[in-house]
Amino acid sequence: MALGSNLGDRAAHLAAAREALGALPGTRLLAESDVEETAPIGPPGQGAYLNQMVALATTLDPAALLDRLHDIERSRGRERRERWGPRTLDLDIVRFGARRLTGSALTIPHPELPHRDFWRRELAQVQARVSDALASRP
Ligand code: PH2
Ligand code: MG
Ligand code: MG
Repeated sequence: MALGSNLGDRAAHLAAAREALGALPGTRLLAESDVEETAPIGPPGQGAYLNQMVALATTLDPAALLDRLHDIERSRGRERRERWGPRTLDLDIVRFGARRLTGSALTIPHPELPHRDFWRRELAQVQARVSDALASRP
């Protein structure tokens, strides 16, 4: 999952999101990438983003998870206005195991993954950390 914020207290929005994700039913936060500041993609005149990728283990299905993500976004004051406009919190499902989904509400893997270097970097980092965490488990 990708976390992004470019409005308000960006670090606080990401921290609240990590906590809320880990508290979802049947869900555990497995690993997180570093947080990085990235140049905004989209309409001009908006601030830089903080971005981060996290790995979850969950029993929720993708549609149920998406509903929960929208709840968490709303809890941080997210308003949906223009496409790719500034936002307090954006939570995107980037990959869901090996699943593939195509729909109007949700496409997995996320279609922007090939176009965002920072996502691919963060995804590689979080995958390595999941592997480390599993390898070092007693
Ligand atoms: N998300 C967007 C639009 N633009 N730019 C950056 N740097 N990071 C994002 O996460 C991002 C964006 C829409 O989801
Ligand atoms: Mg997004
Ligand atoms: Mg989104």
